[in-house]
Amino acid sequence: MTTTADYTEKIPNNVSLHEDRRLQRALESWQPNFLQWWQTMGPTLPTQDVYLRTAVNVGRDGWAQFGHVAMPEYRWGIFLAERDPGRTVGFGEHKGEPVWAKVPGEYRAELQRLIVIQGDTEPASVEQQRNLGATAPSLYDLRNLFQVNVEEGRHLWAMVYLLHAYFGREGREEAEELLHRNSGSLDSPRILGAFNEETPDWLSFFMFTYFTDRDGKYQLGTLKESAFDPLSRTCEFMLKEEAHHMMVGTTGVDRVVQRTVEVMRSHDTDDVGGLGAIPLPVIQKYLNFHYSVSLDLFGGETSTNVANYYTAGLKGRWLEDRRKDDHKLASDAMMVDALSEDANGELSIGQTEVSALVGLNTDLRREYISDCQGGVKRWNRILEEAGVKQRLKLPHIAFNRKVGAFAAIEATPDGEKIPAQEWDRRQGDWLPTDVDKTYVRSLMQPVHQRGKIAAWIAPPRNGINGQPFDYDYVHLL
Ligand code: BYC
Repeated sequence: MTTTADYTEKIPNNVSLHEDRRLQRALESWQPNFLQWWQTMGPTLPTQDVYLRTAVNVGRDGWAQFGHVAMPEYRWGIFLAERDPGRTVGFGEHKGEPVWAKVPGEYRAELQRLIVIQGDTEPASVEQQRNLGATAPSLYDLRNLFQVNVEEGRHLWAMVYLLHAYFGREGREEAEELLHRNSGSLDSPRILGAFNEETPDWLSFFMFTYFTDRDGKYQLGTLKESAFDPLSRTCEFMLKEEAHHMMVGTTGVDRVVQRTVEVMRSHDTDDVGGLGAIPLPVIQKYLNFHYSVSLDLFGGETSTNVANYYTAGLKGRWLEDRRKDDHKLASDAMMVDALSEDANGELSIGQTEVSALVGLNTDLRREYISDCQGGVKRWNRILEEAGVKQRLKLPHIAFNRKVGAFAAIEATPDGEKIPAQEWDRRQGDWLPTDVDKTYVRSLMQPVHQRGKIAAWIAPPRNGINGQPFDYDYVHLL
């Protein structure tokens, strides 16, 4: 197989699509539906063209090409990382056997489900972000938004390819459904909670790309370990694109914090609301919201689904090959976060021991949490360097959870269990209120002039692909 994408085909690909006419025709008949979805549910701001990167091969060097592209003409394609002919299953009961080029009948339903859930998140995020272009703080940010959007569109293609190529009629039906469910829809919402929330402003967008895209990084990391080789290879390539999304979130929050401390210092006040910057307590509330909603995306602290996925070889652990154990875990145990009940029936936040297999969602969530700490550390360094005493922090794992062990209770960001009435009274101290959201939205005035930037955010340190900040990243209509 070559690593170079074939761009002479209607659907660019490196999977020799032309050799399977049936599959090619099926995907070519899905393509107009995708484009129709992009036109109706994708970015709303009219543009002439955008400085975008397009994948051209899957090799290590120079895998992408940059240029101004009219967005509806973006070449969404199907790219799998190169096949490793000697690859064997790395975990579970099939450990050591050759990986699968096709879907084994006994795992069909589970694999289809994982692929559909993954596929559902990709267009969902585009839908959530569709109106943000109208309030972009700069052309640089606008371009990054659109880059993220087109690549999430490509990630949908990645999952739809698997559904069409390996799951027959049911797969094709699921591929249609991926375009029919919509973020926030009352009748047919997206599958996972976080993907039905709004992304109404750019602080939300940066928090989303920091915290929620990072769930994507970890879930894709576990699917990259899969014994189903086409899934593994497609996830490997998606992770390459995902790195940019993470950069957008990390540096986006950096720049908001940076601007806030500049305004705090120049006005010698902590209260920058009304001075055109976003107060630190509001940034903390947005962080609390996006982090806790993203923790839910890892599923329950204990889950028989995840135990079955692992044993079957469908979904591994983060960096599976670096783990120093038998990669089967059948007789291992681990501690997971849990609610414990005392003799009087009082619930408290604690831990309990479970079989390592059913605790794998917790294992992945912990990897994710320690990665999230990195962002907080970085943002706190900006505060420290500016001589500001406040610090940002991740809320407790039990805070604002709707899925898993803590869904049934309320807890403060410090992890103190509180009664529901107290939660109702105090949640506005911890999560964005309507007043906070209205203030943030009031700052979201578009800055669409080349080289200019909104007052609530600092400019980036670097442009894209070596271009300066004042480059003409987007030509509006
Ligand atoms: N919302 O056994 P449990 C990304 C359901 S993001 C609603 O604990 P399991 C991206 C669950 O389905 C990455 N429902 O869960 C980011 C189950 O239903 P059933 C997306 C939820 O299966 C930004 C029941 O509750 N990829 O790529 O161990 C932009 C019991 O749950 C939620 C994946 O997630 C929820 N939050 O784990 C663009 C990978 N959580 O069986 C893209 C594929 C759980 O009772 N998915 N439920 O009907 C999976 O690996 C797993 O399905 C989950 C859940 C990790 C999501």
